[in-house]
Amino acid sequence: MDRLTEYLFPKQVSSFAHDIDNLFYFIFYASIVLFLIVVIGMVYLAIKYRFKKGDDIRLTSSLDHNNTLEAMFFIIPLILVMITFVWGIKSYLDMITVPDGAIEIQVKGQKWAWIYDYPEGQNTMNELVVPMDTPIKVILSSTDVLHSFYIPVMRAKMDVLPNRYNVMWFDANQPGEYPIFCTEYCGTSHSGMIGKLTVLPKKAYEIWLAEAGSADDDLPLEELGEKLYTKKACNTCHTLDGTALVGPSYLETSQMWGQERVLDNGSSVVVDENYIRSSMLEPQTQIVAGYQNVMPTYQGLLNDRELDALIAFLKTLKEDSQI
Ligand code: HEC
Ligand SMILES: [Cu+2]
Repeated sequence: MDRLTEYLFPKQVSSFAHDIDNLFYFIFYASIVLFLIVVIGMVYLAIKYRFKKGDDIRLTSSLDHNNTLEAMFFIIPLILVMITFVWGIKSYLDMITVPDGAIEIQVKGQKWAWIYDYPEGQNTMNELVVPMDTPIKVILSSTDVLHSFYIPVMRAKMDVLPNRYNVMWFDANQPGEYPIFCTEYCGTSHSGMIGKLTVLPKKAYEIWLAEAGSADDDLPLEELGEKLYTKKACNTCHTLDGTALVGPSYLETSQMWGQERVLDNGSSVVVDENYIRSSMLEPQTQIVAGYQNVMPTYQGLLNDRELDALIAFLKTLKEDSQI
């Protein structure tokens, strides 16, 4: 049974995952049994009472009803449906009732990344880290369109809406790294809106929390920039190899260094540190011609050193391409 579960479904990591899968299997197997009874009975009767050569032409006899059979047709499905209902509502209540002492993490969906804010002030992008055996309450909201936050191994999924908060909870009983998906089509790079959930033992989580945000302090700027380029999800819209995705390639931008960039309002601007900085903090004020105004602002998500790092990394691309 457990083998089959692993084969059909991802691992069961939350405390309610087991129950939800079992309910699924109950409905699944009950349907198979009912299906077989009906189909086998139908085929059997069709063969048994088929018209044979030499038979007299018969009219169907006027069958009377059978009280016992009719009662069974009613009572058996009723029992099955009642079991499903009671089981389902019990599981549902487990899933929506957040236990006491849960850690609250804010999750923001933004085209096309997940942003996490921890109670102690840390924030991360596309990387959710939680301690084991602790209920985690996630408070979901969106800065733009509808998204949906789905962690398959937890069997937990919830819509993410602009202008209101939705709540979901789970607890993790096994350390590991698991995927998080957006399951509501939200535009061009929807399929790239993939996050990572890391479940750590409690001690390791404490250490991670203490180091989050400060661990990169000693990295050289270029290296930090390269790291942030994926960590802050710039790579969902900007490539490094010259191909334009939703936004211009980082390589193209760096090759334009010192030259004029034409904007969509017809004006132009010189590509330099200040332009790159404002591209990240106020992307909607200067739209590169030929592109859409879809880059989210990184105000509050990148500190000064991180902004410097991303600029430094961009500059290295130009040097590399000239060699
Ligand atoms: C949702 C997609 C998206 C994400 C994520 C995104 N950008 Fe952008 N970016 C764009 C688009 C579209 C443009 C062009 C329109 C504009 O100028 O706003 C752009 C423009 C830029 C420009 C100006 C480029 C030029 O050639 O003039 C820079 C610099 C930039 N982005 C840096 C970043 C950095 C750094 C990150 C990550 C911290 C990032 N972007 C994340 C979509 C995105
Ligand atoms: Cu989405």
